[in-house]
Amino acid sequence: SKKSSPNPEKNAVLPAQNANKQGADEKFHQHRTDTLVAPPAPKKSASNPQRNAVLPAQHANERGAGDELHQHANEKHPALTTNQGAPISDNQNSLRATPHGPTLLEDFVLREKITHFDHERIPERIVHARGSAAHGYFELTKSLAKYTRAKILTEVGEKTPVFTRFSTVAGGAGSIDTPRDVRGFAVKFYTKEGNWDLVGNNIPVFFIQDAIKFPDLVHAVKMEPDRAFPQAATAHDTFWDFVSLMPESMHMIMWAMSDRTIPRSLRMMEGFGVHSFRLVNTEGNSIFVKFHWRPKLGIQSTVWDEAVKLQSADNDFHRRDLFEAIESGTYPEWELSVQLFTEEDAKQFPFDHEDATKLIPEELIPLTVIGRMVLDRWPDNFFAETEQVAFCPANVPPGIDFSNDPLLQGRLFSYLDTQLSRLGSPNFNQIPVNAPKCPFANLQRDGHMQMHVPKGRVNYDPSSLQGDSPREEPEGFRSAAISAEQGTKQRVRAESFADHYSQARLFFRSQSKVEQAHMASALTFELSKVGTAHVREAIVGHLRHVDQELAKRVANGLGLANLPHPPHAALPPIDMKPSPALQLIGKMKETLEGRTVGILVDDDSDAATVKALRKMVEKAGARVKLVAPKLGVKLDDGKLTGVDGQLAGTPSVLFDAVAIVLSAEAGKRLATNGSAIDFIRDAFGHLKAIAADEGGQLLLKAGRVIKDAGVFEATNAEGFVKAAKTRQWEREPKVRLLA
Ligand code: HDD
Repeated sequence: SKKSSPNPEKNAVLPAQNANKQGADEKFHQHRTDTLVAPPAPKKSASNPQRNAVLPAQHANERGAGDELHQHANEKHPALTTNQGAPISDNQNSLRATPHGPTLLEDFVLREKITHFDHERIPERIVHARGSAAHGYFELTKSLAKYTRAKILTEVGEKTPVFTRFSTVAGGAGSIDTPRDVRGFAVKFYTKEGNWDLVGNNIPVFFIQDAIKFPDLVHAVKMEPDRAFPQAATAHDTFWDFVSLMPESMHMIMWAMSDRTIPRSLRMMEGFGVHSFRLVNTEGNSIFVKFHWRPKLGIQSTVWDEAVKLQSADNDFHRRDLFEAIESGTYPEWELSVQLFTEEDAKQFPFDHEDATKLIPEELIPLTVIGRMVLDRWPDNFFAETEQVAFCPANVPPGIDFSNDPLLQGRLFSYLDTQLSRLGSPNFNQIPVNAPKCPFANLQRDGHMQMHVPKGRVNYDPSSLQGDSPREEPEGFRSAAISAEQGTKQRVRAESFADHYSQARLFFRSQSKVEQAHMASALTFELSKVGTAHVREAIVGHLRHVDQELAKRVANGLGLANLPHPPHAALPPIDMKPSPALQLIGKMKETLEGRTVGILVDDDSDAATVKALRKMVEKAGARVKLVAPKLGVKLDDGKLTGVDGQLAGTPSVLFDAVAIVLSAEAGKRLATNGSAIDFIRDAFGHLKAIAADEGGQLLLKAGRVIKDAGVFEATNAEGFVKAAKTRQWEREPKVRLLA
């Protein structure tokens, strides 16, 4: 190849070679076979060879047929062209006046490429900028035909394509995956009657009651404007200052300080449509509905210390987890349930269901399962799909309608508006991920980036000149015929929205003791990061309306000498019947399905023990990842075994349970290795089940792990796997001081 490469250091890495190095990940290195323009024949006798970098294809050809590294029998590369379609002969060098002279303005290849690159970024979402998404389908299992005419909710067995995006709220697009934060849970159903966007969160209530407060909430929670930190965190003055002056946020604060905001996986979160919506049937009658997603794998969270350490172990922990699950064919799945209730039911509730800071306890209105969502395809391109997808709660098919919730009403405006600046054109609906998959036609025309080429003279309605112009559809969307109440036009908050503490109390008192301790600790942690004393005190004052004991615990954690006075409450809180359904730990499913177990090995580890553990773990539906000080080890069967992670870069926070299988020699060696000690100490501290053989025990000893019911002999694979199906909560008081 030297012969043909006069200037080898300027050559790009061969794409073919690159692809080989990446290994088996077929999908992402697939070579396109569709040829746009026939590839130009490689010019072997370039008149001025110094100016031409060697074309990769040419390069590969010239290495000769025997060189396996560069052979791709099925490859048929399309020609590289400009956006105007002109084939490009040299993509390595710009056009220069002389070999050492200036670059020419004439170089349209360079200018076009750089200009496009300069404009690659679009504004990130003002909230929910960091997200991961997947394609899949929704299948209806129970018809709601009695209540709605929406086909998506009446045609049992029908599979509707969906695109679902999960997100954090506060951080930027490049921020971490595991901060304490609410998670967005947005589903776009491409129904036969138009797109339905259910734009929800993993928490069933919201911080504020009226959309007019949203910009203030978001300004307060995002990084502070003068210093531009903290990123992706609520633990700072402006957020808690706002909250302290906004008592309606107390219920959501209780959820935000619970383990719901530190999920183990996007696949293990519940989702909620939050607001009450309406279903409207063929007779025009309507009923209220709330939507709930429940994960098949059960809900699960991390512990706070684990979430913090995950930030350094893997910034993309949730994105990678979702990607790996889908790529390995273990498709994440959720059940869709509804709570249905009438105006009369609603009148009996001791709260206003059109106030988004309130939920309807399951014990009051039970959940009915109506379908399931399966996510089975990772997007082909992050930007084209995950970044450009545009959700909007106003996107509903006929048969689904809105309630008068003033938060929802504001959202109906905000999303369309934000897409105009984010995606830059009113034609964003034509982007493939946003376009309906059913026929659509109207008389909206032109605008930036118009992709359609409408035919004919008629672009108005009514018209009589063209037989195929779109016309109104009598069966189309109709709002539910709700008679409006009489009253005066005014800026007002309904009196029925005045109780801000009862449901905050309901949530706190419904939690298990462990969860209550986590909440008290989270509040203490967050407020300890608030520099302004009066803000810390004001929050503790609010907590006194929620639960005196909670207020005392937090006050103690903050070192307050006295309990601050509670603020005036417009309505004193009432005691609602605790709702165990609001728990997370209490509701956790005992399962290892979809989880990952890490086994720490080294040279001479017992191969039979590793095999037995693997068998049992895989039988439980989880996968095993081997971790070792180096990427390949020889177990005691003499076989060279590939390893999934090198110890220093694969801490135990990445796993749901760990096993340590080491020879006595390796146990001794690793007992002085910081990464190995952290591996075991963190697994223990994060309440994970641990199995260890004799060599492993040496490490346990070095990590000062005191054996308890969650620590097993490596030979007891069965006991280990059973314990791994949950966390060892009873261990927690021994390893951590909680508020
Ligand atoms: Fe919102 C994005 C969920 C209240 C204004 N919101 C956004 C996303 C989710 C939610 C999941 C990300 C969608 C995606 O993945 O692209 N938002 C909620 C929930 C709310 C809520 C569950 C309360 C129940 N939002 C809310 C209000 C307003 C907005 C009250 C404004 C008045 N939300 C927006 C937005 C965003 C957005 C600014 C930013 C990016 C986007 O819309 O596309 O318009």
